[in-house]
Amino acid sequence: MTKEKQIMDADWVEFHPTPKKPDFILPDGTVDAHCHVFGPAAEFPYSPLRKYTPCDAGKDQLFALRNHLGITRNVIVQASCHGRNNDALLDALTAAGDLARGIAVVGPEVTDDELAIMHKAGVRGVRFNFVKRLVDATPKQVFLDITERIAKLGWHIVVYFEAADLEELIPFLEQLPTTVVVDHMGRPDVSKPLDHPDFQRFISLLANNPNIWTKVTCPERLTVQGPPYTDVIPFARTLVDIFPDRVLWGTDWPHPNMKSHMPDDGHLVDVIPLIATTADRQQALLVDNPMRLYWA
Ligand code: 0GY
Repeated sequence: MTKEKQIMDADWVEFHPTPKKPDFILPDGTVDAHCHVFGPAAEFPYSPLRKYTPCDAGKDQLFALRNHLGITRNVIVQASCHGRNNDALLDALTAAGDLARGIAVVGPEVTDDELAIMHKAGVRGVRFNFVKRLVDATPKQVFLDITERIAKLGWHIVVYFEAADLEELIPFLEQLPTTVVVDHMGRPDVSKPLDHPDFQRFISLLANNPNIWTKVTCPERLTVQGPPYTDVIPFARTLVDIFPDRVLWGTDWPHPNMKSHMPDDGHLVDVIPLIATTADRQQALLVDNPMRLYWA
């Protein structure tokens, strides 16, 4: 597919071509714990069931960004546009060797042999997506059956949902026996105050369940005001302060399905000291927490 044709087919903005060098120097061993690989479509076609068509963003571009920003390792998360076909993810993990781990999306049809191949490539968890604009609903029993199987491998679960759906999901989330990582702080409505019952409900979920972690990611996706994401920072900082040992950071590159603006990934790194305000907090967020979860 030509570049022009691919951009025409894509229905979101292309990732930033020349991100700045961050002013904030990342600690040695920093992990980008939420990023994706897309295609290239000619090699790894997108799912016919996808709700959006991304621009190609392959492993070589991800690894170049990793090196440019001063990141050491990646956790690559299977996104909905590749459905349950994890081939692009596994290809990237194999190429990265020990420098990447993966989160796959699987259905009940996945075989134990396939899970074993994924584990060997570096997959350490599965993602359950509840975001209605991204996926068709999956019965919770299907997720519980998958949980039973992946727990035996020592894997954990990543969940993605919108704040409005948290209340209904709490009994399910509290039933999960593994570590559970909630994407993007549970997607708070940042136009509401920190003490709004919705965000307080999310804080209580973590306070009541020591196995639940969260990613303080995606200021670009959650912001109402736009860069420099001043409206999102207090939400992330609050979670880092209360749960310093259960937070992860990531770029979300290549920022799928973004329609408003495309962030400069170097600028996203510069946001980190505003949400993790001491060297100890930064070390936990960027290195110690993800290493414990993904590389132990
Ligand atoms: C993200 C966010 C999004 C997309 C996906 O699986 C996905 O397609 O996660 C989104 O549109 O909010 O986590 O990168």
